[in-house]
Amino acid sequence: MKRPKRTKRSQFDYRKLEDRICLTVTASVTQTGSLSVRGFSDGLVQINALGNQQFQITDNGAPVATVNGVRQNIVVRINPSPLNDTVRINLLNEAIDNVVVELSDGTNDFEITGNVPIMRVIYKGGSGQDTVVTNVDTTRITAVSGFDGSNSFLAQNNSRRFRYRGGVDADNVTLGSTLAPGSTQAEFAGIIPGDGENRFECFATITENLYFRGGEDRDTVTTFDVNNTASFVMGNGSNVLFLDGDYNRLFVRGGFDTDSVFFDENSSVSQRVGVILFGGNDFVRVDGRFTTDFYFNSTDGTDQVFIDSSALVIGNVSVLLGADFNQFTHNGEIRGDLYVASYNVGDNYRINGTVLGRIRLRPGGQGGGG
Ligand SMILES: [Ca+2]
Ligand SMILES: [Ca+2]
Ligand SMILES: [Ca+2]
Ligand SMILES: [Ca+2]
Repeated sequence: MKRPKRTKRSQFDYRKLEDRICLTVTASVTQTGSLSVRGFSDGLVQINALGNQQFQITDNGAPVATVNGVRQNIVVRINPSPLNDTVRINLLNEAIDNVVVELSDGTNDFEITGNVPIMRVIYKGGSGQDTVVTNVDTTRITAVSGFDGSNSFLAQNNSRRFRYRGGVDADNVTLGSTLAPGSTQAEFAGIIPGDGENRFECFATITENLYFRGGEDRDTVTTFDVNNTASFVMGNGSNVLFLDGDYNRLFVRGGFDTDSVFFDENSSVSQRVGVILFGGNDFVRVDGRFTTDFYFNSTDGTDQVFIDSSALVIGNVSVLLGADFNQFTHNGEIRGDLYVASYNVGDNYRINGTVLGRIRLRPGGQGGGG
């Protein structure tokens, strides 16, 4: 049984050995038109479309292969090692299905560009720092898993779904362009950067839902239009959330440390807005326009809620400030009812703005009905 296979196996073994000695990637194309690039990289790995399903692969400037018939997937798997890898893919006008890139540990750098939409870009890094830039539209998903290390992900493309997952270190995620907010779009974005002082900026228009979940450390988040529901679960740490653009429903859940939430002058929420910040010295400033009710709840800590002079709330405002010394200031316009309550009789409530509905202020009266 074994004997006839021996020749084949020794050829295979020989090729694998060659990979290890050469320290350069190898490239091959399957019968179904998938390009596979694998091995150890020597330097910058470039995969460039030449037109008509032809691609050229180079490693550290040296030609690896020029291959034909690439029409399905491009899979790049650099062997697990702590070496640093840099991979650049330029698809030009090639309409392939999926790009899957796995660069393992080390300081990795991956960038993809293309002129026509493909189905998926899936990137998987390792425990080191991963830097990923995507610039090709995807009809299904653009997904990046950075794991630990201070990763950075910049998406300049449209995608049906964006997904990012990070690890224990500080991650930096940007969707869309700060210079042209709304110029890129996605139906959904799910950003879970883990612990570490993460930063997430979304300048893309999210046509359905946005979900952000931070970790134990400070998360700094800035977002733009979300046409359906935006959910922010900030975790502990001194989190800061800047809300720009228009939202249908918006929910913020803070942690046991200081949370700060800023509704920009140009922001609006049309259906529901709930901000629950728990312990810590929490702070909310409302400058925008709510055509719905506004619900705020915070427990311990010196909490401050400011409704600024430019703010307009068409619905009712309910503010529960919890224990410790709190401050509520209203300088804007509330067309519905205003209800403010806390545990401390000595809390400072200032109503300078307009309230068209009923006003009920209960310093010391929280939990005592109302
Ligand atoms: Ca990483
Ligand atoms: Ca992180
Ligand atoms: Ca956090
Ligand atoms: Ca808090």
